[in-house]
Amino acid sequence: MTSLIRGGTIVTAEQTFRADVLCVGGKIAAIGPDLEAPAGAEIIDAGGQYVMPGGIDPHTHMQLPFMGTVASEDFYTGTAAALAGGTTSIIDFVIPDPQQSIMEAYKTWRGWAEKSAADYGFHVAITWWDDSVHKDMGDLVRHEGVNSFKHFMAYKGAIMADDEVLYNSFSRSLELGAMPTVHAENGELVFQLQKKLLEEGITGPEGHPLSRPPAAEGEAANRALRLAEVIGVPLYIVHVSASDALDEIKRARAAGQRVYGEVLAGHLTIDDSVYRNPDWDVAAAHVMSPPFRSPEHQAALWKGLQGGALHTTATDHCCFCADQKAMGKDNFAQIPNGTAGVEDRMSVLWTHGVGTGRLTMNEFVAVTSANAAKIFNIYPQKGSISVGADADLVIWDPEASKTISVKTHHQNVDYNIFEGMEVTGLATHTLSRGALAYKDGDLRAIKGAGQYVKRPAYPAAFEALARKAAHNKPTPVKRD
Ligand code: DUC
Ligand code: ZN
Ligand code: ZN
Repeated sequence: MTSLIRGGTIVTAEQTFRADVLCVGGKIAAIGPDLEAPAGAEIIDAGGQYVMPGGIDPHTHMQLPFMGTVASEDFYTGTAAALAGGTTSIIDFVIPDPQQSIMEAYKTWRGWAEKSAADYGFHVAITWWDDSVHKDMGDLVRHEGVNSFKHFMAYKGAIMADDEVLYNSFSRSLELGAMPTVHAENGELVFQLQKKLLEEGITGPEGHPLSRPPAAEGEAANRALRLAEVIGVPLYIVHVSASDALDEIKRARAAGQRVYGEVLAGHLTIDDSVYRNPDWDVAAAHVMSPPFRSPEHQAALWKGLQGGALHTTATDHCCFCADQKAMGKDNFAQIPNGTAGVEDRMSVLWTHGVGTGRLTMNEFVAVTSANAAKIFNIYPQKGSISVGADADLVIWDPEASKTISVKTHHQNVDYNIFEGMEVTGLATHTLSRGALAYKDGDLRAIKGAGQYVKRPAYPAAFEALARKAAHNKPTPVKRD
């Protein structure tokens, strides 16, 4: 398949320039002014528009079995919706049950993901520890292209990783050259606060943020950072939602720690007033963890993204419909946690980031694709516009507008947290490995066309750490 994108302005994380892009066999074959169209090439007119790397959402949960139900969006519907919004790759999560073989869980998720319409990879959650987990982590890194492991510090009694698991898994990640990541919330504190609030008669969704205060996030972020500091491993903190956690990241970075922060489009633009909505269904539709925060936290998150303490933007796309949310009608702690967003992330960030002057276009590309590709070691195959890279591209009309609505979105969920938001800046065309998957409202996603993206271990970052560890190696005191 050959296509030529003509007349656009290329925007990457590094530069902005006028050029055509020729895509052959799923790869970018040439970039330059006035390229000749090979015979049979599809010509795509990008005049007046930007051509950017397709978005990478490094945090989604398609068809996740969670809290007694299964997320409504599967790998096909979810990646199709992503393509409609200009996102061409996701990194989802394998989440084994405690005591379940992590290799077996990985194979199950790989099977589910075969129907993906866009490219995908997996972080693998470490929810328990024994020798088999130690071995499987090695096999996943060496043979399966997994270079990141996730740790839930919340969800006590289910998938929560305690400090022993964190210590073992972080240490093993360092040995393997893999990135540990954490969902930072103090699970014991959340559990105790849920109990207390329910005893006090607070059973509705307004109890959700009260049971998950910013301090619970700050404590867990600090604990994970301090463990990573002592072990000497880098750390990636997912969905930073509170200034309490952001401040810990800033402190660690100022002290020379290699730490990366992710922020969600939802946390940047939606505040915690949603939980006091008189309509139970609307309030419950916003139940996700960590919860939406007050405007002061949102302002801090934007500054973190602008100032370089936060590096990637994601959605934590995890869809539950109203009948699933109703499982927690009498107890907020049983409302399945999760909200959608994979389709809207790019437009929301363009509108509230580039449109407000908070981000340059190049910074937009950095935080929506290039940084995730670099951190998870798939750059420049993904996140760049360069010869030899995958032809995952979005053609972006900065003037096009729409009002986000559940009535028009492609996501398989009956609520949209961005409902009614006016966005300016939309994908007009999305190319996935050179194939036109979305064109002016026409979604042409193909079930099974997405490919698994192997992510190799990180030589450079870890070699530096190994040198540092060797340099600082303690020596025993010689005594007679
Ligand atoms: N948070 C959510 O809201 N849903 C899935 C898992 C998570 O950590
Ligand atoms: Zn999480
Ligand atoms: Zn998540």
